[in-house]
Amino acid sequence: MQNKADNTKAGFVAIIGKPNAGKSTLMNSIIGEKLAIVSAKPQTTRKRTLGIYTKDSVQIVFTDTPGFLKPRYLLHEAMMGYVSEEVSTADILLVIFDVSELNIGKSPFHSSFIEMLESRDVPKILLLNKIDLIKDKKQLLPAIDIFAKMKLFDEIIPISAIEPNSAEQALQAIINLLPDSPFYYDEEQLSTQSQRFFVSEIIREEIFHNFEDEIPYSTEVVVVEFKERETGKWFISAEIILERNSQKGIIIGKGGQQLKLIGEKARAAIELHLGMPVYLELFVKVREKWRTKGSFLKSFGY
Ligand SMILES: Nc1nc2c(ncn2[C@@H]2O[C@H](COP(=O)(O)OP(=O)(O)OP(=O)(O)O)[C@@H](O)[C@H]2O)c(=O)[nH]1
Ligand SMILES: [Mg+2]
Repeated sequence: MQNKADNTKAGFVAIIGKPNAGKSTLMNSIIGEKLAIVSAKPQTTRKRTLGIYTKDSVQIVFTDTPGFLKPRYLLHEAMMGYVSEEVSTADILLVIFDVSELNIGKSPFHSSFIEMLESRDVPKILLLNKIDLIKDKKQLLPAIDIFAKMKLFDEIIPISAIEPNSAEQALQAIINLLPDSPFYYDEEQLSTQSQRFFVSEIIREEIFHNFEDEIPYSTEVVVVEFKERETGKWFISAEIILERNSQKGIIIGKGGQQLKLIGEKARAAIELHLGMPVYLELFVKVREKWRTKGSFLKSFGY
């Protein structure tokens, strides 16, 4: 969509990096809306999440991607498929690295990640994130030096994605490297993804926040009904899919207490996201080893 014919800059920016680096946190901060789910556990993001930033004569179409990892099962392969797709079509690569995890003497990136970066001749920005966790700020200069020596990045910026000014710093660097182009989307649009997608992500986020060990990784959420109503609450019915029967009891809890709690928290977050009161119904189902089965993954939209 071409809203402004002249003097506009626009482009696609892929946000990539290791799991837990702060990719989703940064995108939310830039867009100014909670679009992508965030948790303290790695591998929270599984699909791509699109976030559109438009201001004055600039439009940046971000895609938040799953954290880069070596696939161990089919779901991982689907996740890494999204990363390569986004990298191959981006105008700018925005790499986020958790600098508090930097291990001097060990390469910060996997060789296949470096190969992926080298495969694209587009501007690359590195954000060294979580600097709030570095007590002695003098350690930052040698850290920056390690990345500068790799000669991969046009810009290296230390940030803390949980602080509001980091979004502005990242935006400035991106805008400087953004191509001249007409806008791709309407100026009001924040994403292109469906409400069903965001609702299922919000429920999945509650599961990441409330359960430990393998449960978050064994869980998928499918919205089976989404009814917008003229009057009264919108009706949403969703299935929480698990991998094994033995996991059902953990999610449901004694007398259904756990499931009730998840439902209440998710409903509140969904209402905030939709700006509408909703009635949320949750069911628990088992799909044996769904993470390793192509047909299940396909049916879940991977
Ligand atoms: N202290 C600190 N924590 C941060 C910062 N940025 C993100 N976090 C936290 O790091 C954790 C991971 O953040 P996410 O945004 O989910 O990370 P991600 O890169 O999207 O992770 P995956 O989706 O798993 O790949 C969350 O607990 C965030 O609150 C930061 O600048 N400082
Ligand atoms: Mg994420």
